[in-house]
Amino acid sequence: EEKITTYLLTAEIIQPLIPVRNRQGHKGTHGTGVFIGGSVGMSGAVVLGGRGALRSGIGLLQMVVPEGIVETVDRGVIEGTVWPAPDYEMLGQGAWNAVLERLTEADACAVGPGLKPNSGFLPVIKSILADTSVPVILDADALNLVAGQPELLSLRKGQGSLVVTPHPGEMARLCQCTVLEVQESRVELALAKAIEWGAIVVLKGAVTVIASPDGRVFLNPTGNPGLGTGGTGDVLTGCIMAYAAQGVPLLGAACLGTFLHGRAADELSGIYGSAGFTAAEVADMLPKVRKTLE
Ligand code: NPW
Ligand code: AMP
Ligand code: MG
Repeated sequence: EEKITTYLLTAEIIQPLIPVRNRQGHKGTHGTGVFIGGSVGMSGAVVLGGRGALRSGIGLLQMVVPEGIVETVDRGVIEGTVWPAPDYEMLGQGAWNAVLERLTEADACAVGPGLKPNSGFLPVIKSILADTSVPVILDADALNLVAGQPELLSLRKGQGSLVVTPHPGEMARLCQCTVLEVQESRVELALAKAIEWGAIVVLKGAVTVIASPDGRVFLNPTGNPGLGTGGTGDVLTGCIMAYAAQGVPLLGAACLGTFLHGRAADELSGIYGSAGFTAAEVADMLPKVRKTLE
């Protein structure tokens, strides 16, 4: 068996990836990101993702959510705009054209947190991947949906414009194996799938593995078990989207977002101890840890 070379992410590697603000910069130049997700009972996933994006410096945040939670998300993230999505159940492709058109103007897009595994949404994911060229981050239920048709993950092969961010449970569904099997070969599996799909794979957990289809694998040393609480993954997705929207190449955005997200949690555990800080607090700590690297 060939040995895989891995690179440990350090502050020195991460620092040059942080986008430098132009003095003349404005919200239009700091990137527009579209965050698609949420459902009744899971509006928080979008609120947290949006907060992660704003706290990572995005210029404009647009959230596309089902009708039933528009008001909640609107109030939950007052800085972002909210766009009602056509009912996922009664999907007609036509109804989604407005959303897909929005993506042609966007700099990055994240799909999945809080969506619930509604199979009616699968054609939308396919269309986003096949008919647009916007950098995409697929997470959570977008991954659970795609697990039934993993070949969809290869639609962006060779473009370097797709990131998937599974936790071990989602990775197990995507690979049709057990969580134990994922955990026993995290590096090998993440790299094999990154190559198979031609996508950047961010396999989350203690020491998140970031594998690129070009064969490189990065290990993230930041973060702690205090992150094992609802919503932290949604914050990470928004964070990666924001850096992609600001023009950081997608592999860099995945590494930068993962490193800073873990650092934010480490900072919080220094204040609160090993547990009890929340996903929203992780998001709110992001600018401070970014500052320490600027
Ligand atoms: P086990 O226990 O080993 O069998 P799910 P979810 C595994 C939204 N959210 N190490 C583990 O499997 C999300 O965005 C909304 C090992 C566990 O039981 C999604 O759309 C919130 N195993 C949706 O909820 C806040 C690990 O995966 C299983 C692991 C469902 O997402 C919460 C759980 O995963 C949430 O973010 C690890 N490190 N991590 C909101 N406020 O709106 C996970 N597993 O079944 O995919 O459920 O992750 O909660
Ligand atoms: P999710 O399961 O999608 O909400 O994502 C959970 C987030 O918390 C990911 O960024 C994980 O890498 C992180 N996380 C969970 N448990 C740990 C741990 N024990 N050590 C470090 N990070 C963790
Ligand atoms: Mg998650």
